[in-house]
Amino acid sequence: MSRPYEFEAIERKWQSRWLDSRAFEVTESDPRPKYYCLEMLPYPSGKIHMGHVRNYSIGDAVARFKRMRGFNVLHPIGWDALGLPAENAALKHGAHPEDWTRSNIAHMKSQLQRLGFSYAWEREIATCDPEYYRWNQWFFIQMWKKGLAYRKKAAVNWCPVDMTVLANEQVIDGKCWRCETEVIQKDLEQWFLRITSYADELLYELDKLSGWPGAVLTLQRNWIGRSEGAEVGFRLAEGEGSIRVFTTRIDTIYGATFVVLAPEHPIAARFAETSPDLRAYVEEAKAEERQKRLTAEAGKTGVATGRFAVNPFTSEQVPIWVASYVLMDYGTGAVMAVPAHDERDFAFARAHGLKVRAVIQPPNASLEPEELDGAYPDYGTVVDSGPFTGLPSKEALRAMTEHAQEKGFGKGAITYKLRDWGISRQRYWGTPIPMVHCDKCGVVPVREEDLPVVLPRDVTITGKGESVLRENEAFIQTTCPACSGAARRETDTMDTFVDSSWYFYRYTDPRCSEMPFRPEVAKEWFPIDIYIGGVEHAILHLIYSRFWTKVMRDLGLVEAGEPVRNQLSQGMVIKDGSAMSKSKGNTVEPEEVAGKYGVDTLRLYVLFEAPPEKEIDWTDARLEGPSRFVQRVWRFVQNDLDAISSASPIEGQEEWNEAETALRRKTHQTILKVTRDIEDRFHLNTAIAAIMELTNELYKSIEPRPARSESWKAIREATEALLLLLSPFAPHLTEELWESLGHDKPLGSRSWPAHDPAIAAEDRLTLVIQVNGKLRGRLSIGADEDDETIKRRALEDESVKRFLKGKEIVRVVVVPKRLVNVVVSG
Ligand code: ANZ
Ligand code: ZN
Repeated sequence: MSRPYEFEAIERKWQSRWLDSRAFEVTESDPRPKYYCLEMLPYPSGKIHMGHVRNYSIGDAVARFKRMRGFNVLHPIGWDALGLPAENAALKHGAHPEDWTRSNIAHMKSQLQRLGFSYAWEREIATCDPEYYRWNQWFFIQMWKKGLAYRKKAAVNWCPVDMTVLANEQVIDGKCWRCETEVIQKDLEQWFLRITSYADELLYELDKLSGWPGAVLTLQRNWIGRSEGAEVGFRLAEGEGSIRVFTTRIDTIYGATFVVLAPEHPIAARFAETSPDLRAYVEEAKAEERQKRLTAEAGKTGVATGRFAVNPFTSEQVPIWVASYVLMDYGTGAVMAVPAHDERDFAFARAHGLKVRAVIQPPNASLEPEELDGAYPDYGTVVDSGPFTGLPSKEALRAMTEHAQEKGFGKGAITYKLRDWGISRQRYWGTPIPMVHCDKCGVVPVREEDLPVVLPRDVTITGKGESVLRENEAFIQTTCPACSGAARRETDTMDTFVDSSWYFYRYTDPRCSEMPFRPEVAKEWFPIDIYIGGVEHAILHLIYSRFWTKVMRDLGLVEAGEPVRNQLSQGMVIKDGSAMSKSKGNTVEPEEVAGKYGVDTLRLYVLFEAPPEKEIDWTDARLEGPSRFVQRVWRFVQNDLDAISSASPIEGQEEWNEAETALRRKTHQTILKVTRDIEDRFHLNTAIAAIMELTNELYKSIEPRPARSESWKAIREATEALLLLLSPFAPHLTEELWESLGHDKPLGSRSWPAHDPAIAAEDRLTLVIQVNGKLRGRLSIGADEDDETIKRRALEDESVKRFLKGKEIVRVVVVPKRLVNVVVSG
């Protein structure tokens, strides 16, 4: 009797064999071509969730496939182990952040191993290891030396009741997550990385990333947000100085009816000195949350300064306002307002009774300012604009910029939405910023030989104040690296996005202690051939790591400025209409599913349910499909183990009958399809569907039971192909069956099967072509040709064409596998 499918024992057996034989460890000296397959490293939150399972099942299928295709595959994993949740857990359960993190890592590692992912575990890293984060500190110092790291005042979220800094994720609808008090903004000195000095390159190199999803490229392009326009100076009507505005629409400047300053603008501060009303507004607006300032209702607050500025094109005096919808950190922090052609200016003008003057005419229409109920923001013809009247917007942009430049009150300018990267966190569980504050020498970097600056273990997480480290005198007190006098350590720690900006280079040389990694080793593996992760990381993580790579290139550590050749953003796993999450209570535990159906079924489910980029709508009942499939494969091989394993290999002299020919054709077609689906498009779901079809054909081939030895040869060929093709998706099941067939070398070390085009080719069919029911020609086609192709080819047939001359084709009918009838009239 055949063996039952005892998946758990089978899984454990192969998992320990893989570990014991170091099956997935790699070296650079391997002569095979390299392939770097990477999935985004997990945050050790406590347990593996379904999103991880999906992400890692995709990556694992690709890694296993590539190994069988003859590549030396680097497939590493690690832990994004620093960050806020560890501190929240400390507050809640009193566990030390480090202990909480380490025990989560241990648990999640055992979970990943139980899922059988083919990782090079010897290269595992955790970003909370001082051996890892010391290199964050080292990079920071290199950036400081190059002027790429700097300090400036910037706003943080502050809860006035808890007296603590809040991370953005702790601000919910503008309120503190714990006490629901309205959050305010507070200015602190903080550290920034000058990512903006790479803005142009980050933008233009997107064009080279042909292996990235278009949607991700667009998100990054918009995030960088390059705007071409002009800066124009509006002289103050009284007193010294002028207001520089940034505009993308200088063609509308004759319609500028007021000027607006950001509340943080230095000129606004100057005016506020003598105006209590203005001062009050400025204070209020600065405390507002940035996001809120951009909303429509907040966008209408503002006050008149009572001062005027001079429009350099018209010499007209226009009032100067201060309003929160103008941001200090974009353009010049000041705008010329053209309410007729800009929505926000329009809303503001209507709210405060300011003048609206139309200077752009839409094609075939004219605008009456009094009747407008919104701005007309498009290009058109410039009107009422002195010597520029009559020009199309585009020409006016150029002509007016040139004019401003000649007269010396303006020039062409480019602005980016991208801001410098604020990396300071007033938190404990992060990389200490390796700087020292000395009364004599100012801010001084820690000596490189004194790295790492290790996080002190002895702290009490209170959830109060600016940072736990601020309370820790033993950590703070140090000596100045420059003058050896008493000095104080920086207490801010780094954003955890720093950790993930370069970790994938560390995998190439994880135990290097002289530098972040040896350039010659990293060079062997880079670029990453495929990087798979959640679409939520499409912007920040991927931009930061591109930036970091460019910095490393300029430091001489790497050659190429782009780390990732192909990127795949996997879709979310949703249930009951929303993304699975603890807070929604709609999670499904991978362990439970694996316990009930087996790991291979779970993997097949997440891979088969949708193409990798699409969402999966989790449906328990649909696990039955892959579960039955796995059982079918198991039974097929086990039931006929002897007949299959004793069939002799194909020699090439066989005379095949029709059924055998058909099975062999299906086998080779399936090899071709699965190979293409994985290799060209990562369409793992259609690859699995094709393997399922082959399984169905195999069942048909033993019904009735064949007697010819040739039949069993063809069945053996098909069965072995099936196991090879299925192994990247269901590695435990297939290894076990492969072994039961009598193979001594594991399946995973075998080469991927090759298809024989001659065997895969479909038979050809001959169809007759009729015109109005009379035989007029014959057509030879492939058996899988579709009707549209058949119709087209029939009409193009020379002998048929003669009978169509001067006639009107009424319709064309295809009778499958038999004939094409062309109905004509006239
Ligand atoms: C006058 C004007 C007339 C504008 C018009 C637009 C339409 P993008 O394309 O996003 O770069 N602006 C400039 N600096 C600003 C700031 N710090 N805060 C808020 N708004 C600011 O947008 C550029 C436009 O945004 C600029 O062009 C300016 O308004 C506004 F019919 O100038 B415009
Ligand atoms: Zn000093």
